[in-house]
Amino acid sequence: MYSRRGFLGTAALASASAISGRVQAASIPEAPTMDKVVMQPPLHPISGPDYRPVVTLNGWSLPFRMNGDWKEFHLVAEPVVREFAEGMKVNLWGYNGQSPGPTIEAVEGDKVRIFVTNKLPEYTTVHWHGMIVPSGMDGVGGLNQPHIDPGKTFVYEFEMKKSGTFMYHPHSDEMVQMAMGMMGMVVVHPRDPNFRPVDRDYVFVMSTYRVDPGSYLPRVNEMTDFNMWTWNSRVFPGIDPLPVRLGDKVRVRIGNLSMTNHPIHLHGHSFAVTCTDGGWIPESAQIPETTTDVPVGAVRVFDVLADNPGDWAFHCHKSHHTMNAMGHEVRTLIGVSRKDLAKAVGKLAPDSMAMGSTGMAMGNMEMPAPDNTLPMMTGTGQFGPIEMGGMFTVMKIREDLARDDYRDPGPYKFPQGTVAYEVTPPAAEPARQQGGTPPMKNMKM
Ligand SMILES: [Cu+2]
Repeated sequence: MYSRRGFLGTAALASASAISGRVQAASIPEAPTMDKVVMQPPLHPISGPDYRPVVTLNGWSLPFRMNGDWKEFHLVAEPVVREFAEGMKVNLWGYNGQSPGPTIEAVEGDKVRIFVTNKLPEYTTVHWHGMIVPSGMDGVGGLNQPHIDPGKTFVYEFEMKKSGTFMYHPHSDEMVQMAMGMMGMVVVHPRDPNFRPVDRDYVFVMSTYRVDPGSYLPRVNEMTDFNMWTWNSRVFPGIDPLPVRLGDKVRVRIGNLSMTNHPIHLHGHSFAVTCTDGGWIPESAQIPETTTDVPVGAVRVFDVLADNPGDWAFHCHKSHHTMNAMGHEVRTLIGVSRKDLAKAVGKLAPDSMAMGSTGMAMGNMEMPAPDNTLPMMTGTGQFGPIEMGGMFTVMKIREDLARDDYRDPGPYKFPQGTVAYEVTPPAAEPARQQGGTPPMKNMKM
C-alpha cells in the first residue's frame, strides 16, 4: 500500500528527475548507422548490471551513451535501401540506415532518454509498444504529443519499468510508415541476471510488403494482399541462420508488425512460450509446443533446450509465407496433359512455359524474371533444392561451437547411416491381403 506521504515523495522525485533530464538533454548523442545486412555481434554491457545481450537476425543493437544515470540513444528516421536477399533491393523507410531499426537493449529499472530525429519527407512519431510509460511518452501523434515534423528532433524519457520484449513503430501516418518498414524491437533485460537466464538470445520482427515483380518500392496502400513475407525485412535465402551450441538454452523473441498472424514452427524440438509483450508467463502456465502463433501486433518469446544436433528448419507454417512474390491467379493444373496444355498456351503466348501438370516443384526450373525479382521458391541445401522463400531459415545445432560464436557453421555433417535413404523395391508384386475390397466394376485401372 502507498501512504499518501510516500506517494507524494515518489511524485516529487519523478518530477525533479524529469526537470534535470530536460536540462541535460541539450546535447544530442551521435546516431550510429549500419550498412551491413548480416547479424552483428552481441553488444555486451559496458556498465551497470550484467546481462546476456541479444543478437538480431540480419541486424544490430543500438549503442548508447551514459549521461549521469540516464542511458541515451539516438534514433534517426530516414529513407533506406534494404536488400531482401541477394538480387533484390527495396526502397524503404527505417532507422539509422536500416529497416527494421536497431534493437534497443536496456535493463529493468534503467532511465532511458531516446532522441528521435526525423529525416523523412513527412512527420512521424515513435510509439513504444507494450512498455509501461507515462501517457505523454506513448507516441501517438496528436493524442500524446505533436507529430515530429521533418528536420525536428524530439526526446522520449522514461523508466524501463518491466523486463521483457517490446516493439517500437510510428503512430503517425501509421499505415504508410509501417508498410514502408518503420519498426524495431526493444529488449529489457531483468535486473536479476539469475532470472530465467539463457545461453543464446535471438530477436527479430516480422513485416510484410507488397513489392510487385520488377519494382523497387512497396505499394503502401495495400491492405491485405502482401507478397513479401519477411523477418527483419529479409527473405529466404537472405535470413541469417541461428547457430546454436549443442546443449544451449536458447531464447527466440519474435515480434509481429505485419497485417496477419504467423504460426512459427521449429523442427526437431519442443519449446515453451515464456514471455509475451505483456510480460513473463509463469512456469505453471507454459505448455509444450512446436508451433506458436504470433498474432498481429504481438510478441511471442520461446525458450528451447537445443539438445538435438543437426540442421532444423525454422519457419512460418503458412506455406504461402515461405515463398517469394508469386502470381496467385495460377490455376491448379495437376493431372492436366502437359502436351495439350503446352500446345494451347503456346498459341496465345509463344514464350510461356506450361507448368503445374505434375505439381509445382520448381527446384530445377529456370524461368526468366523481371529485374530486382527473386525466384518464388529458391535456395539449395547439401541434398538439392530447398524450394523456399519468405519466412524460412535454419537453426544449426552443433557440438563444436564456441560459446559466443554466432558465425554460420555451414551444412550439418550427418553421422553415417542417419539420413533417409532410397531402397530398391522387390521385383515381384507384394502379396495382397485375402478378402480385401474387390475392385469396383467398370473402373479403369
Ligand atoms: Cu506467416
